[in-house]
Amino acid sequence: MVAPRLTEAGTSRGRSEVAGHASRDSTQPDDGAEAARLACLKALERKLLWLSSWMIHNANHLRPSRDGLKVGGHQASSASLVTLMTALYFSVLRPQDRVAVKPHASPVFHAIQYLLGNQSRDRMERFRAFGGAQSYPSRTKDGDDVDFSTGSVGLGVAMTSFASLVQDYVSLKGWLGADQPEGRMVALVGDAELDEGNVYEALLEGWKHDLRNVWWVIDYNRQSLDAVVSDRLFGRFDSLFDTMGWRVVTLKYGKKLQAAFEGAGGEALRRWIDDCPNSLYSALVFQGGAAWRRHLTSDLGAEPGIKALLERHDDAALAELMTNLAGHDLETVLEAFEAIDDDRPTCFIAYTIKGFGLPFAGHKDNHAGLMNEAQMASFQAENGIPAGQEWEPFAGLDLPAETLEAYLSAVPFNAKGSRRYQAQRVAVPADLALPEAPRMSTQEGFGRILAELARAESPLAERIVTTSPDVTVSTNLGAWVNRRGIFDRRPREDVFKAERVVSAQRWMMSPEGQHIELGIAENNLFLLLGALGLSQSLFGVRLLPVGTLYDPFIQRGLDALNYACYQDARFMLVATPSGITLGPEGGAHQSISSPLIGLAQDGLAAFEPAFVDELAAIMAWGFDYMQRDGSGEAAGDWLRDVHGGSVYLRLSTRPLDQLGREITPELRRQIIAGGYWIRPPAPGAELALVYSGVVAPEALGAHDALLDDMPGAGLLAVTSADRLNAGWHAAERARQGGIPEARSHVEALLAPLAPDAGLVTLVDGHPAGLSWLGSVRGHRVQALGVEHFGQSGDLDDLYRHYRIDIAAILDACAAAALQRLDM
Ligand SMILES: Cc1ncc(C[n+]2csc(CCOP(=O)(O)OP(=O)(O)O)c2C)c(N)n1
Ligand SMILES: [Mg+2]
Repeated sequence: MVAPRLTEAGTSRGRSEVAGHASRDSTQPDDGAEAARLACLKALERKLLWLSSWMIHNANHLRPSRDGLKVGGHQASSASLVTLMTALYFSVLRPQDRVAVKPHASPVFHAIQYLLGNQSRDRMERFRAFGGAQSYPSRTKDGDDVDFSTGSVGLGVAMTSFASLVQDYVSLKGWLGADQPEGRMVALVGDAELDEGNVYEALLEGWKHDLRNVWWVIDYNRQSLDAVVSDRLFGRFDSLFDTMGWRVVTLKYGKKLQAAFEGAGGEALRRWIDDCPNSLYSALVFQGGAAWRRHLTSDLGAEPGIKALLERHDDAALAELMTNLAGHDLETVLEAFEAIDDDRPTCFIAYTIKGFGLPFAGHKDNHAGLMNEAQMASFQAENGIPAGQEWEPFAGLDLPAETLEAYLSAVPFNAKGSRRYQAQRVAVPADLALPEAPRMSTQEGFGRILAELARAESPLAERIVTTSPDVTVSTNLGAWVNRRGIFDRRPREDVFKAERVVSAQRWMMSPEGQHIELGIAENNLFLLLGALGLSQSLFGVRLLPVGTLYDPFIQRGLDALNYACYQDARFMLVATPSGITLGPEGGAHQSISSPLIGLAQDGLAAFEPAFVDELAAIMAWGFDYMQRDGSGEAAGDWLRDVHGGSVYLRLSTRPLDQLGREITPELRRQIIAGGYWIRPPAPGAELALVYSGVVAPEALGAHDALLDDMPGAGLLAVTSADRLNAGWHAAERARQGGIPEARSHVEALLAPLAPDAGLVTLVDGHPAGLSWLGSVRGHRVQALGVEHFGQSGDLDDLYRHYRIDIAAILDACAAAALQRLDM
C-alpha cells in the first residue's frame, strides 16, 4: 500500500472555489473542503452505479424488443469499476489524459459523460440500440469523446502504451502546442485481460522504448467471464510489472478493514483474508453477513478479539466490513492516484468485487447477469429514486443538486470541453519521383521512392514516420532509415559506425529520428500504427505513418489491424513479400488469403500494383487519402474517397521489366480507381484476361500468345480489386436507391466485352480475390490463383505447380472459349 500524500497529482486541478476542488493544497489543509469533495464524489459514485445499472436494465427490460434478441450489458463488470472511475474522471484526470476503458464498463463511461453534460439522455436510453450509446466504447460510433475504442480485450490496454510512445514522438519533435501539456495514457483493465499475450508484447516493447506517462489500473475482481481466476496468479502480476520497470501499487484493503486490522484480533483477521481462496471469498461475498459469520467463527472463533469483533457487527455491517476492498474505497483510491506525481509507468492492482453493491456481487456466474424486475425495484428503493426520476442526474442523492452541479462544472477533466483535435493537412505532390531502372520489384521501388523523399526537406517527408517489426532492412526501408534516423528519446551512436565496421545500414538514434524500430511482434506493429494514425486527433499533430511487414504475417496481427481500422486510424501498410512469388525463400512465408483481407477489411483501401509507376501514383494518392476527414463534396462518393482511410500495399520481391510509359492523368485516375486496360479489348471481344500484381509477365505473355487466335482479346490490369469491388457494390446500391444512371469503374471497364465473353482471372493469391468480376456483368469466369499452401521452389516450378503460369492461363482461355460455345 502506498503512503498517502496530500500533494496535488500533477497540474491544474482545483483552481475553483467550488465544492472541494480547491481543497488539496498541503500547505493549507482544509478539512472542510476535503470533506465536501469526498461527499460529492461519494454521491456521484452512487449515481454512477445506479445509472449504469439502470441503463442496462432499461435496454433489456423496458425497451420493447422487436426481434427477440438478447440485448445484454454487464451490470457486474460495470459495478466493479465504479469507484475507480469516479475517482479518475471526477477528480484525478486532466483534459490531456487519455483513457482506454474496459469494454464492458462502457455504461459507466457513458454515465460519467452524461453527468458531465457530454452525453444525451436519448442516447443513454438507446444503449445498445441503433444510434444509441454503443455496447463497447467506440471512438467512431459514440458521440461522447471516447479516447480509445475497446472491445477485443487486451488491445485497448496495449494501445495506451503506444499512444504514449506517439506522444513522446510528437512532443520531442516540438510539435505539441504551448498550451498542450503531456497527458497520461490510462488503461482501465479487466484482470482477465491480462491473459491476452498482446499485453506482454506491449509491456516488453514499452520497456525498450523507455515508456512514460502510462497508468494501467487493474480491476482485480479475480473473476473472468466463465470463472473465478486461479489463486496461484496472485503475486505473479506484481513481479511481472516490476521486472519491466513499472511501479506497482497494490490497493487491497479499504479504510474499514485497515482499521479492523489495527484492533484486537486484527492480525488474525488479515491473515485469514489473505489466505482465503478466491472462490471462497467470492462465494461469501455473494452469500453475505451470516455466511461470513459462520466461517469466521469456525476458523477464528478462538482467536482473541474476534468474538468481540463479530459481536460489534450485525450481519449487514459484517458483510460491509469483509467486502471493504480498496478498489471500492474512494478515499484509498484517491490517495493512491494522487500520490503519483511523476511520469514513471504505474500499475495499480486494485482489489475489487465483481457486481459490488448489486445482488449478484461475487457470484461466479454474474458476468452476463442482469438484475430482474424485483431486484431492480428494491435497488431503486435503496437508492431513493422516485418512479419516473430514474434518469434524473441527482435524484435520490443526499446532497443538494446545486452542490453537485457546481462540483461537476469544475471537474478538471471536463475543463476544456471536447478533447479531440483536428490537424492541418500536409500537402502531397501529385507525383512522387519515380525511380529510374529498367527492371525493379515493387518492393525495391517502394524503398527507392521513400529514399528519394528522405533526401529533400518537404512537409510530406517531415511527417512520414516509418515503423517495422524487425523487418526494416528486408522490406527495403534501409535507405530511408539511413537518412532519417531512428527515433529514440536519447541520442545514441551507431556503434558499428563508430567502430568503423563497414555496413550499408547506419542506425543513428535520436529524438529527431523518423523510424520507430519494433521487435518481432505484429500485434505491436498494428497497435503502433493505430496510435500513430490517431495522432491528428489525440495530439493535434498530423503524422503519416508507414508500416512494413511480410505479407503473410498480417494474419499474426490481424485483430490489432482490425482494431486500428475500427478506430479510423490512418496509416499506410506495406506488406512484402507476398504470395508464392517469394519463390525459393518461401514455404511458410507465402501468403494466400491476404488479397481477401484487403477486399473485406473496412477502413483499408488495398492495392496490388505490378509496376513501380503504378506504385508511385498509388503512394502519392495514399498520403493524401490518409488525411481526408469527410469534409468536402460527398455526392457520388461511392468509394468513400471523401472520408478517406488507411492504405494497404501488397508488394513483391520479384523484379519485373518496367514499362517506361507516361502516366497520364487519365491512367492515374484508373490506377487509383482499381484497374485499367493495359491492352484494350476490341468492341464485343469474346475474351478478356484479368490479372492483379506480380503475375503481370505471365498475363502479358499469355495475351501475346492468344492474339493469333483471338485478336480482340483484352488484358485488364487490376491495381485494386478492393476498390473495384467497393465501387461496384456502391453503384448497385445507388441504382437500388433510384439512381439508374449510377455506374462504377469496373462496370465501365467491362462494358466493351461481349455479354457472353469469358473472363480468365489471375492473381498470386486466393482466386476469389478476382473471380467475383464475373458477377459484374454476368460473364463466365475461369479463376486462376493459389488455394493451397506454397513451398520453396523457383518461379518456373511454382507457377507451373500452382497453375498460374502461361500454360495454365492458355488452358483456362481455351476452357473459356469452349464454355462459350456450350452456351
Ligand atoms: C479478444 C476477446 N476475447 C473474448 C472476449 C469475450 N469476453 C468479454 S469480457 C470477458 C472476460 C473479461 O473478464 P475481466 O477482464 O476480468 O473483466 P470483468 O468482467 O471481470 O470486469 C471475455 C472473455 C472479448 N471481448 N475479447
Ligand atoms: Mg475480472
